[in-house]
Amino acid sequence: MNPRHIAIIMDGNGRWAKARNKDRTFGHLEGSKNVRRIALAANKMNIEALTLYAFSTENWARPKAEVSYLMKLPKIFLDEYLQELMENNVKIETIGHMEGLPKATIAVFDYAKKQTENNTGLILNFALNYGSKNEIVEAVNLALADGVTNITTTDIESRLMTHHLPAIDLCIRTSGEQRLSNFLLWQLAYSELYFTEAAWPDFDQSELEKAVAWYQGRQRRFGGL
Ligand code: V0D
Repeated sequence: MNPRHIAIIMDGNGRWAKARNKDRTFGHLEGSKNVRRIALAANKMNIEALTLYAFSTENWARPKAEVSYLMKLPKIFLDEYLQELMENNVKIETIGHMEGLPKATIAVFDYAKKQTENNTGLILNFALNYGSKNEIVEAVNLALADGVTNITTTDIESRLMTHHLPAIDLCIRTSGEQRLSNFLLWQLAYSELYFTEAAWPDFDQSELEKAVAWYQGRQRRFGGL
């Protein structure tokens, strides 16, 4: 079986650029081109949802010029690729605290979400200004505000930002680190975790197919108990 929902920590863009004597921002731009490639490939594989860690709550600590470039990337990306994503029936969604982003960046995402809201293909879900521990704490507080007195796992799960998406089958982290870095801690409780040395700009369609084949092997060996 194909995974229904894949999550990716798109790591290694800065290192990829540095290895080529380029600015980190060049790595982020190449990384954004790869978002297009992988989204189209995942869509062709009939994957239902792809959740990408695009900007964590911890990323604010990066140099100001880098953060400011990252906030401009959504517009650069959509000017180039929104039409093609529309033609491929891709639906753009976000999780995380959008209200903490610059107004212009929020407007770009709102536009992309509105344009693609009736598309029925791949859900391309961006985690922006997202942190998992905080998401869980907020889910607990929402349950309390709803008057729940004895909070269950279902009470929390139904209040996570991913409540409407299928369970995450496979999480991929590129560029060698083997950590979750506050990404989808609850949602990844039963997911397969795949780590590759490839930097995100080099993680192409064949790398995605390799990860999915690895996932399918795990399923065959451990799935049917
Ligand atoms: C930077 C590597 C595409 C990791 C990928 C700040 C971090 C490139 C988008 C994007 C980012 C795509 C569709 C859309 C809006 C944005 C993007 C960010 C960062 C957020 F509707 N790449 N990309 N957004 N990076």
